[in-house]
Amino acid sequence: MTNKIKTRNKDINLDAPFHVSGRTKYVDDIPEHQGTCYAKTYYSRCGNGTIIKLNTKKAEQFPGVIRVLTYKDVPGENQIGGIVADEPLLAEKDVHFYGQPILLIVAKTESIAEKAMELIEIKYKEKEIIVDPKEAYEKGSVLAGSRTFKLGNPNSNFKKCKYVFEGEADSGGQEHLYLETQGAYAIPKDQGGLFIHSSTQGPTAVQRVVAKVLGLNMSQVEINVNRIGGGFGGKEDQASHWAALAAFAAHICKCPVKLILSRHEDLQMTGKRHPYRSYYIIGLDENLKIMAYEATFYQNGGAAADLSPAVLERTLFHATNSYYVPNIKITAHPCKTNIPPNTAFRGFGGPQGKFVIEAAIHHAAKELKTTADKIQKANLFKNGDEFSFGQIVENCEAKKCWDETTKRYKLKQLRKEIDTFNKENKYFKKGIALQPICFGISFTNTPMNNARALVHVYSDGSVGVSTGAVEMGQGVNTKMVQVAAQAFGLELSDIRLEDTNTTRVANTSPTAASATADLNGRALQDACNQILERIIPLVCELLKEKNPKNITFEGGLVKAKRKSMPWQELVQTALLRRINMSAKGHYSTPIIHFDKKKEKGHPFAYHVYGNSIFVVKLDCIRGTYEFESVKIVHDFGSSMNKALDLGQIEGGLVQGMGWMTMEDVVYDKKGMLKSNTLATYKIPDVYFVPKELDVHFLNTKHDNLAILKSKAVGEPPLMYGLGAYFSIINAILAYNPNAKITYNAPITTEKILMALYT
Ligand code: MTE
Ligand code: LUZ
Ligand code: MOS
Repeated sequence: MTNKIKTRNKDINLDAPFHVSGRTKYVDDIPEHQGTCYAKTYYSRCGNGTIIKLNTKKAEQFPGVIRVLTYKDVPGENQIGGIVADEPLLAEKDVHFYGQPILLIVAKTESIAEKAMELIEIKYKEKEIIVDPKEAYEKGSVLAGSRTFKLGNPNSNFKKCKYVFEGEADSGGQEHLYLETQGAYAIPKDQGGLFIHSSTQGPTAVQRVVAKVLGLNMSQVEINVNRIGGGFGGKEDQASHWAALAAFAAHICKCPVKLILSRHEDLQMTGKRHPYRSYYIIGLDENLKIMAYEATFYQNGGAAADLSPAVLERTLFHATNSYYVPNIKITAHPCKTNIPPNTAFRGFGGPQGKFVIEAAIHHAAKELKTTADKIQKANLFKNGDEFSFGQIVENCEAKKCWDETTKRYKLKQLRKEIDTFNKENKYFKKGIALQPICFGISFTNTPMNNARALVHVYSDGSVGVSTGAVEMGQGVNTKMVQVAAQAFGLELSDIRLEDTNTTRVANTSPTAASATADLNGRALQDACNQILERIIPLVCELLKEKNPKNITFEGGLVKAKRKSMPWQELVQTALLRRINMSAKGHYSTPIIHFDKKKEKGHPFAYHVYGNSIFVVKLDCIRGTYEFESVKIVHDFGSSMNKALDLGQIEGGLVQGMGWMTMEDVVYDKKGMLKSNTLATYKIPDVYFVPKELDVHFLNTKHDNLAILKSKAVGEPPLMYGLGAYFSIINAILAYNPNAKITYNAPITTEKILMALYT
């Protein structure tokens, strides 16, 4: 196909009118089938131990209770681990974290199930609890093997460095806090098998786990996702648990079963962003060039592997952020602790890796009495540089983003204004920080980079599209509609995007790694092109056109050099001629590869770059602050939908700022989550959002692996959030130049006060 079609740049979110008027439906809004029952999960109140007594009799006898299910009732394997088989669906003898599912209570109503839970009698023999990852590692408690990436020779180069600094930098967890809590609704089919509505980013993962747990073929399990009310990584792997429990109950009790977590249950039982403890050594030459970097990362993986080994690997891939370092040795340990298994979260370990090198740079700048941006700028990647994992930097936008930010937002002047303000004010101090980002696009596990799409053209010319993409607020459905509309030259309203369903599009990768529009969009283009190729000869015949290259599809018309006809008429004729007007498209990312034995390869299709400037005003009496402005120059490629992409930048930025400043996931010594309500776990609200938030679209063209040259945008902006941390630290130092700085995020108001006055 060679027809030339302009991109339809509609810059809208097709879901918006439905969201704002409350018409959008989530799992809990689906009208219930007659006879639907409700399941509640009874979870461990012991952080590590053995169940020595368990009596479910009273709960079973409670009126309205249908069954109390244990691991013994599981018909297939009591195992849901994705990467490592180390996580039971329901606990057997031992429990390893407070919040671990032990029993499933199925009842006629949710409140009956809740009351029955209080009648469970249980006793544990408690064992030692570990919540610190380094302590876990030292005691040999790990989830998988450690990984090391190396480049050049850091050992001998540290000796040659003019300046060497070492220290510790720790970052905390983060709760996903998707608006729609985890949940599923499982309905038995009449000839066996199940239909399951699941709030998941990974329908295929859910299908696989349900089949395994119930001892069914995957072909007997149909997963359907209309859309989800946010995922942020929390439903990439961890939606499977709840879908499998609902399916288990439905399968055994032979009735539809709904299982929706309350907010409190969701907070208690599910995993979060991985906290990390990390140690760095950074070596610089007299020109502030980073000559060598060494880091050790202790990842707090929780009690089961979940996605931790994959998250760990991305920490290493992004450990030097946007900077070229010729000599690198970085090691990461996935540590097993007694907290809920931590999981994917926007950035997928990348932000944790970047925080450490940014801390190291800040540390160096402070000691050298300069500003961190001097070091950042001196070390930005450029084309031809090598990443620690062997990929060569291409189409690099790091410097362009940097220069555009400092010029456009007048860095010099800004800095002067801040210096003046700080001289004139005693108890208010401003802090400034620059934060560049560089993020690799592709699943780091190469085989996952594939997708499929199914397209039907109906006899009235309208189009139905199914892909493996899950809409979770990021706008991928709108992007898919744009892709199909562009291919056929139709209006967005001519395209219907169907639910994501495993019987229509199979063996999908989760909606993750920011690559969903790229992968599914390319598969969709493939399907559309197949249909177009089939009808081109017919168009040539009908429009008396000799050269197929002259045919275009635009504005609902099929055009040849001299004649044109309505798309609808063409479709009707094609169907009368018995042409297949449906197609299945496939895409797998070319070029990429990675050799885990050598830890070298070319894992990413491309990188996304950007830079940001943060200005914060700190009230040094109260330890409170206000972000005056965040200004960003971001590399979007050529954005196919600026409204959606801007929304991703704003949301990602604020989510990253929350992680760095106020979101404090706290477990007590018994491994119980203490920040287990929204009164004790604070996230950014509208008042926290920077007063001035400016995003400049850097228009770049040369990336051909992004869909319609519109680069992936889901995760990268979260990492701008690091700038929030360092701008606050700089404001503290403006007040108290001798403040004892420890790099330990989040920098809560309490920590700010401690730093101001010590
Ligand atoms: N935006 C909204 N509104 N809700 C979400 O749950 N998840 C983020 C990001 N943006 C998320 C979001 C995460 S973790 C990822 S990986 C990407 O969206 C996934 O979608 P994409 O691949 O289409 O960018
Ligand atoms: N999930 C995954 C991800 O399985 N592999 C990845 O590389 C990844 N990256 C970001 C977010 N989720
Ligand atoms: Mo996003 S962490 O890849 O779901």
